[in-house]
Amino acid sequence: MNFSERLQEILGKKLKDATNEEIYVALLNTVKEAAKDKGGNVSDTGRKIYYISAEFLIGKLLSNNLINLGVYDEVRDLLTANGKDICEIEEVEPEPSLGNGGLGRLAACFLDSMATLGLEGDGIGLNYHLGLFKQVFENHKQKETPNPWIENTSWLTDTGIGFDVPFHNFSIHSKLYDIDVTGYENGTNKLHLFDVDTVNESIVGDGISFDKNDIKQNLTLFLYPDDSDKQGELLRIYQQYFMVSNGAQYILKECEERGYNLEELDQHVVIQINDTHPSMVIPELIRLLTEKGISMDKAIEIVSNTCAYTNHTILAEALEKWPIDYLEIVVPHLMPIIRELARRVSEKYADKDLQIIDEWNRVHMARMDMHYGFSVNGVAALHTEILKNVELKPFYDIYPEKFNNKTNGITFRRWLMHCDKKLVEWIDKYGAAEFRKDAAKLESLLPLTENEGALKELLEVKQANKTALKEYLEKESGVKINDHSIFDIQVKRLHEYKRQQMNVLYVIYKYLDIKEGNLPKTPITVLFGAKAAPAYIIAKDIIHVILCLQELIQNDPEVSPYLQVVMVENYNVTMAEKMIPACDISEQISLASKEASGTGNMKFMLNGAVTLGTDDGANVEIHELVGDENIYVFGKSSDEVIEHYAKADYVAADYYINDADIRRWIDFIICPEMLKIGDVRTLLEIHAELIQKDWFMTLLDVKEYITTKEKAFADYEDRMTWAKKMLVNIAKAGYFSSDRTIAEYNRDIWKA
Ligand code: 26Q
Repeated sequence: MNFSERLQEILGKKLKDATNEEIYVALLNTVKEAAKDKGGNVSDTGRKIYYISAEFLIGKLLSNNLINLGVYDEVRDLLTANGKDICEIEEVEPEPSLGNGGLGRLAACFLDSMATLGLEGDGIGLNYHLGLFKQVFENHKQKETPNPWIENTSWLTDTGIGFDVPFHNFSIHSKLYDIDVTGYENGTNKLHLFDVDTVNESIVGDGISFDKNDIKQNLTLFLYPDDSDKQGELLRIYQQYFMVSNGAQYILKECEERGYNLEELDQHVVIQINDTHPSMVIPELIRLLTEKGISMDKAIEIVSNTCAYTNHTILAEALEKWPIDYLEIVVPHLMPIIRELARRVSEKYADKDLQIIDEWNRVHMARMDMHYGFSVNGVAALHTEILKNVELKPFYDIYPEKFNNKTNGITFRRWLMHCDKKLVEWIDKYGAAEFRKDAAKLESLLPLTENEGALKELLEVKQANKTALKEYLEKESGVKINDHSIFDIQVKRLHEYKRQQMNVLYVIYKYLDIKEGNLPKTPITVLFGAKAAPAYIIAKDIIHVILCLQELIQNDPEVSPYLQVVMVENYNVTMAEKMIPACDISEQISLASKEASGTGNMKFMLNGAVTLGTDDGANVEIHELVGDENIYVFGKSSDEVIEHYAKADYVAADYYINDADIRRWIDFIICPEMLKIGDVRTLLEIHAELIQKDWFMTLLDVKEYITTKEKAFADYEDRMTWAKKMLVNIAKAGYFSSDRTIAEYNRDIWKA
């Protein structure tokens, strides 16, 4: 029976008589069945990959699964023939909010690529009922609310599997749910999400507040619960340990079922640790192996050959260090092992920067990973070099063979085939359809720079996507934007190092310029999307400034026809899929050396946006691929920035005092019009922050940023030349397929 027939059977009524909700549920069940029928991937060497991560930002799954199962067109046509619209059915699906940003979305892209390449590789994580918070705007401020996503019928399958996870004086029995991960024209892998029966959504009160002490009821409620107090930090340790203990028990159970000798665990298993959130898997595995009678020496050796660590950030504050006191409260049974691991290091090395336990009795999770894992990788070429030569230099000095680079990638199934169907039609028309199996084939489009007809059609594709976004925003939020303006987009987590505040200063500059009568040829729409961590005050202040500016400009009839600012609410994967294909200019303006890689930059490039960015993270590699002509690069280099930090010689106030333009833009934040719209204290706070601290050196680069951005806007006017830039970006994006990244992980690290 083919997919459509089975769908009709499961639906149990005529398609044209069914509601979109009924069709969605029937499609979901049909996909689950088909995914199962595909069978699991089996690795050639018998080595299975487990990717452990606190986040899996998987996005909606229906369309992606239909694409991967090779039935998308068939289903779309069947629905159309029955008067139904597949896009409306997609909208029925809630988006799981199991991630925050790049690290979580990367994990999702990697699952897709592992399955597509036929690698036997599963994800291990937690099933957060309320996910990361949902962002709503109230009084120009971010408010956090719960984000429930699990419905009666969902992609989760109850496996019937569970484990006892021991804590200090109680244990919790887990429940494992699986989500199928379909490979594109290949077998199915699994995402294993652990949960607890006793979790109680009704303990959530105002916003996202809840009793942090009641572990049995709160453990899998939220991703990244507020950790600004001790109870919050303890809860994070509970979550992390719950994740890794379940993961470790699951892995050992699978090995035993397959009849493997656990002394040869490393021959059968490789565990990729996604940043430090799952680092406790190392001592936990050692604990479990020694419980099974394996000696400590042997257990440490096996685990060290099994675990590999990926670093996603060089910001010191994100490198987790847990106080021993806290670990003693939550996981006292792990401490003897951690102490033993630390002792072995201190016996061998005197350098204090290498110690797992520091002088303040804190356990450095990344250091444990580097000593007791066999691989350490960064996520873009520049990032890995900075890790080796600066941030993790003491480790590189003793373990040079462990360090390797794996430049990030994105799955083209979701970020091209699913989200930009018009562009795919264009690519197919011009003979690069093979990109589906080999992303590098996009390069064959390059000769089209000489084909005026093709370039015109490419501009039409972009225009259609812009109109689609305009309509979507109007329908979803009532916001009206001009689809004949330049779409300049910055979407990513809100963080000072990503410098949304610098984009804000551009908007202020442009507002004042228009007020003085300098009208842009083509109107400009600056779009933002970002969530701020609930306890990150400055990040929330920046959102406040953006929302105030949005209102101020909207209500100014002199300016609003030429300049618009819109911050979309609750930016997520679904919103990204609408915004990215519509983008003209991709904002990637982090302070050089601070953005490990970025992956949004790759998605925009693939969809024909031109990057405006610093030479940071993977922007460096984009720059090398497309050449100076097809990217707008500005700002101080990573070397210069690192030197400023070393010398501590950057003084924001000097710029404010000595540069009248900069002073004018910054003071605008607290001008009477802004104070009338916004909250005085908040605006004063961010104003002072920019002058007195500006830790991420906005003022160092702001002038060059503005000049470069103006150049990009001017170049946009020559539509044919601009279309060539778009084309080169698309044609060169093949390198950023996560299939390439995963093939490299497998070649150098996993060897599955
Ligand atoms: C740490 C301690 C306490 C609480 C939270 C955290 C925490 C939470 C999330 C630290 C880091 C994260 C997420 C990091 C992240 O998303 N990093 C991004 O990873 C991408 C994939 O490699 C890169 O492309 C981005 O450059 C990087 O910022």
